[in-house]
Amino acid sequence: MDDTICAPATPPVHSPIAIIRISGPDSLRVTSSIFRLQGHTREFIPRYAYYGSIHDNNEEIDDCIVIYYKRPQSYTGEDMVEIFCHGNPIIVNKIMNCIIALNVRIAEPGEFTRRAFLHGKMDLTEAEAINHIIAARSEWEIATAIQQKHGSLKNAINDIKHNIIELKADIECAIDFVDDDIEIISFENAHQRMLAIIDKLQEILNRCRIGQHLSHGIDIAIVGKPNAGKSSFLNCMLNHERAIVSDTPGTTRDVIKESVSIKGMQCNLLDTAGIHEYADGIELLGVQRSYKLIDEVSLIIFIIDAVTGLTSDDEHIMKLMSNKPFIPVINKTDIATQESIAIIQDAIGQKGIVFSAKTGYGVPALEDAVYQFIRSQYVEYKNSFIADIRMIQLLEQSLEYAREALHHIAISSPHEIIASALQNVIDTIGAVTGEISVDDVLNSIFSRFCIGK
Ligand SMILES: Nc1nc2c(ncn2[C@@H]2O[C@H](COP(=O)(O)OP(=O)(O)OP(=O)(O)O)[C@@H](O)[C@H]2O)c(=O)[nH]1
Ligand SMILES: [Mg+2]
Repeated sequence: MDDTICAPATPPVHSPIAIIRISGPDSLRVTSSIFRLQGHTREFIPRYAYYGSIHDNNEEIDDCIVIYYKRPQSYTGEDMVEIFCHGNPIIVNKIMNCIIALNVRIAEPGEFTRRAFLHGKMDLTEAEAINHIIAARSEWEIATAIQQKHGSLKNAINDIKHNIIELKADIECAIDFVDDDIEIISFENAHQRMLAIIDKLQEILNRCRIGQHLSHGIDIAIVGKPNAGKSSFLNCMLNHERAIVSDTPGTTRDVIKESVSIKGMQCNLLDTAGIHEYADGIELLGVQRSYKLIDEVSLIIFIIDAVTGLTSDDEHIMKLMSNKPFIPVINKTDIATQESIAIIQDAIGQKGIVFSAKTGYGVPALEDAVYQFIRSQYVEYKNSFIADIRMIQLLEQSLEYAREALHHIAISSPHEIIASALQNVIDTIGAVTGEISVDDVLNSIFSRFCIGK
């Protein structure tokens, strides 16, 4: 970690501005040797923007702004410099070459954030959150990741850890002062406190699972009989002609998946083959995929053709969906009669959404319905955490250890055994925030970041 690294922090495209980052002990020396300050300024005051030009020997490469961050008040916690040049990849390459020639190494993906973690600027939950802020595909995920960057998950975990450490200390007291006349913790008291700890752990785990689910996006299948307008519905929601639409029933054979943001939440819409009860041949293969999706997805959008009205195929589909949440969408209402719409509404016993994939009528009502579903399913979604598999597995393991500790308390095991069970919980939960971190773990976490972050 004593070497100095550099990387472009912006993508290699033509743009008004590009940023190059340098971090490490040589940052200032390197910058001073390639950057000529304008005017009479001689040295860099930290956090001030300086205008000047970058030179390769006597060749001027570009006009730039340079900011120096003195350690530890920088992103990585080391001395850092950011160079803002014009956003042309040729310029960026030339500047990078000048810097590298001065014994600076190109950073690996995520190396700036890794250094920030190693210098104690953030824990792993916050570091992971940064990656999510960059990669998020919905407003919800960005907002949640920002909260986490500000310590929401870290604080929740530290809270629990504090409770476990206190409990362990009380139990160790019972070991140390076993012969003294000092009041020691009762098994009832320990049992109650352990139950509360397990509750909190379970809650964090649930919130992480919700977050994981939502950041992957909610899978929503668009289901209906052939020709009902499923592909037209998908295109309407995407606002472009993604799927082939035609008046020949059986147009869609394969599942087509596209993501849209509905009220800030990522939804993965899956257009399916029209379900026909007596399908055979190739049509049957497509229909079987539709059946499978009905089982797998979180929500179904059931497209009903308002012109044909409900048919035996619709009845068949409703039977298939009987245990699943679905939103009925009465499509083609631009060409259907009021009467036929009313008959469908009566028959399905709930108000279907009056829709037209052709004109876009009903999109806001549909979005409301999807959002209501997400809110009802994931009541805690605003308080969820963005967790990856590693964190979730560690939390599951902590919960298992916590239950073991509870068991030892319940059967009044020796205090030493309870204390050691509690230490297992403390160690495992500490790994979530990165208190105990092995190089391999760090490599796998930070290699998923982009270069320059
Ligand atoms: N007027 C009108 N026509 C529509 C509407 N939605 C779909 N259509 C027409 O209905 C026909 C079938 O539309 P598709 O979107 O291909 O239907 P589908 O359900 O995907 O059909 P399959 O893939 O064959 O199962 C096409 O001719 C569309 O133009 C609508 O809201 N209004
Ligand atoms: Mg289709």
